[in-house]
Amino acid sequence: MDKPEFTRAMVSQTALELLMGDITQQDTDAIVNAANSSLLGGGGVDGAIHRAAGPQLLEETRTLGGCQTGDAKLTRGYRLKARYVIHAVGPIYRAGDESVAWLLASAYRRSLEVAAEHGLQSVAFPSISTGAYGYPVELAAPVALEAVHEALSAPTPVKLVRFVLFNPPTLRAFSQALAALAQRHPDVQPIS
Ligand code: AR6
Repeated sequence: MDKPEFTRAMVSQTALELLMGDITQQDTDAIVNAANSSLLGGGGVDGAIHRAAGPQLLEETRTLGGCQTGDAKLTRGYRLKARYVIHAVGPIYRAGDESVAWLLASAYRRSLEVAAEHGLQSVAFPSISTGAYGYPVELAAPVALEAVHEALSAPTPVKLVRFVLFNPPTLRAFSQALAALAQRHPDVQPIS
């Protein structure tokens, strides 16, 4: 399979990277969890993060009182390499429901706001909502990147945003969306 061509860019002062991998192994200041509104764990990336972080993560998320769809909350990372986990809740996809794109964008924007509030410099995201929540990745990737671009237009301590994508189709969809983002926004500068 061809390697996607477009996987790195600068957006203002922040590097944006796409790679294939397991987000639990990332050593960014924070990793983002694709959580549900209970914040009490689940399958997919949520299950993997809780397993890798250990039981203290659930002890902390129990104290948070859940999280609304489109919002994000921060915990420590415990046994993870990342010091923090930002638990973001994306929408369950429903075709024809216009609110899903807004809620997905909000989950990314709020994650970066929470990171900035804590002075974090690097954040790794999974592809929120495109697993159990059924959001087609070809539709989700442009929403994700547009939201990140918008959040990085304001001054922020975040100097690296890395998307850690779990399989080739997801990486390909994000790479195509990044190329399209660069065409729409001249401030998105490819890095070879
Ligand atoms: N690293 C990176 N990406 C991963 C990993 C990993 N270790 N594991 C899975 N993915 P999902 P959602 C990808 O289902 O759609 C949970 O039960 C996966 O291939 O994890 O937002 C929660 O508790 C897909 O591309 O999250 C919620 O109830 C992406 O992560 C619900 O699922 C998201 O898939 C949230 O569903």
